[in-house]
Amino acid sequence: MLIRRPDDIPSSEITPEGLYQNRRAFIGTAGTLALGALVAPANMGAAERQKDDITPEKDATTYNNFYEFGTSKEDPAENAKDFRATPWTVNVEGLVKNPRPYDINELLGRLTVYDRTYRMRCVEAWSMVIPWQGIQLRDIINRVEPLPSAKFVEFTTLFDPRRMPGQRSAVLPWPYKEALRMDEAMHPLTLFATGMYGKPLPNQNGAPLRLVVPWKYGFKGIKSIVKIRFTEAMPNTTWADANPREYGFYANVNPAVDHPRWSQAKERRIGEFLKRNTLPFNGYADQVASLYAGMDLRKFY
Ligand SMILES: Nc1nc2c(c(=O)[nH]1)N[C@H]1C(S)=C(S)[C@@H](COP(=O)(O)O)O[C@H]1N2
Ligand SMILES: [Mo]
Repeated sequence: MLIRRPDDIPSSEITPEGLYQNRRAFIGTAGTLALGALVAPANMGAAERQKDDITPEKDATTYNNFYEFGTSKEDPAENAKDFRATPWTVNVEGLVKNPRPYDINELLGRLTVYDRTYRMRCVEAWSMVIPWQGIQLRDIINRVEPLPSAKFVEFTTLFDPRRMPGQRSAVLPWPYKEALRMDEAMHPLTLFATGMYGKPLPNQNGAPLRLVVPWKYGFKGIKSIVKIRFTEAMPNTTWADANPREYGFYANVNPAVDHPRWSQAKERRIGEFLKRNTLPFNGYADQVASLYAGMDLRKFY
């Protein structure tokens, strides 16, 4: 019941505040169960381990990768505490009908907000299950009207070392950039998240707006986006630039293609003791494998 396909979600599913309340109560229960699993793994059967229980909110908000706020998992929750994500402007640039800055409320206003619980898989071989609230990226793209010549869409994180202390060190080439092929961006699973666990997106998870692409490694899910640019050529992306041998443009979850320094065959679900098998396209193959038909996924990793 946790992992729903977009087709199962009626387009009327806007989440008003009242529903958030109910959801919180429900997720509270699921979170407690998962925590129980953490302390008593021996009691769990194999079948139970394959269930995709929602990751406790506490874990999803305190075990983060967000190098703009430090490189250890605990840093973002601590160092992003005072980050202010309002007001927020997103520059829409490149091959688009009307390139201009949008206030976030104008960019997203009146578009449907979906509840989507997704498995999330970091390239570091840990995973979580996160209940997101967000807008389908395709709805935003349709609103800003790219030109037919646009083949890719690039995203850029805020660059402001005063507000993002991690940017004072050159651990990555700043600002963080990511990109998708247009058909990936238009896929109904692809979200711009604005919330999780029924609450506004915490700073450490990429407030106020971050990309969520559940069949790709987590690093594609760029946080705190201030620029969307449509291009004809494949854009450079931060991790592929930093280390092209280890990180590719596509970054599709693939248990058959190991990272040069570790296996991708298994993963540790946060809150669980035993590792589980990683699934092709993170379990979303039915919905997305056709996007890559005919491509050599060892070459285009
Ligand atoms: N701007 C920016 N976005 C980022 C990152 C980052 O360091 N900076 N880390 C990525 C990685 S490696 C992962 S696994 C996810 C983690 O998202 P979460 O903290 O919400 O779980 O964010 C991704 N987005
Ligand atoms: Mo990651």
